[in-house]
Amino acid sequence: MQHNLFEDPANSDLVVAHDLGDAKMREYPYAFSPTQSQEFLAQLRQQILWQQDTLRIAGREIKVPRLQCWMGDPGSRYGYSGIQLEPCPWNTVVLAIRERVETLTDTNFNSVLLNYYRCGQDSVAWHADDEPELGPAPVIASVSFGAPRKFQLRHKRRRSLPKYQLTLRDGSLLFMEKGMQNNWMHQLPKVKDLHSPRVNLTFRIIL
Ligand SMILES: O=C(O)CCC(=O)C(=O)O
Ligand SMILES: [Mn+2]
Repeated sequence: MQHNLFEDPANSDLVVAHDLGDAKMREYPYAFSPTQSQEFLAQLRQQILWQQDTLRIAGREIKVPRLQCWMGDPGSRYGYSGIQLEPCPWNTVVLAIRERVETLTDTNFNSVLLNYYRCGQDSVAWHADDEPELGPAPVIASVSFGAPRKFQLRHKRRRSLPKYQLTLRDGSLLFMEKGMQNNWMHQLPKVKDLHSPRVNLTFRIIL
């Protein structure tokens, strides 16, 4: 595999397989070229109607530590932790990204949750994307632009298994295949002294 930075290539031939036993992931570290990624990051930060949702946990209102936008086909309603999200209509930049994701994963997605991490203090806590509307064995394609961040996984039941960790780099695609949401949880921890932003898109299939 040749990665010629001078030609600014995307290189989707490079695939890293992550085998976690009862779940698999496929990572495309160079799904989007550096120039493409920089443009997409700027366009998404500017064009998306970012919102900060509030969760109600044990009677207390807590602001989600990131900005979000739920987007998708009409009717692809999505709920988690007491929040009900109506989809925003598809944005053309997001559609261009989806096209590449669908080609690489050979899967069609009808919705996407966009996350905007403004700095290292924005994060997402341990969870699995296993809501009933995603069906019995959800598959999720996760695209990252901007600051590289650690992505950690831990088994839902076998707590003695070690955590699995990878870095989601700028321009990468992580395809979480069947079994992942059923058996594992994931988080994006906070990091100290990180001031650069990251946008993540998790493409999903609402049944
Ligand atoms: O930002 C990420 O890489 C993960 C986001 C995530 O887990 C989610 O939106 O469900
Ligand atoms: Mn998730």
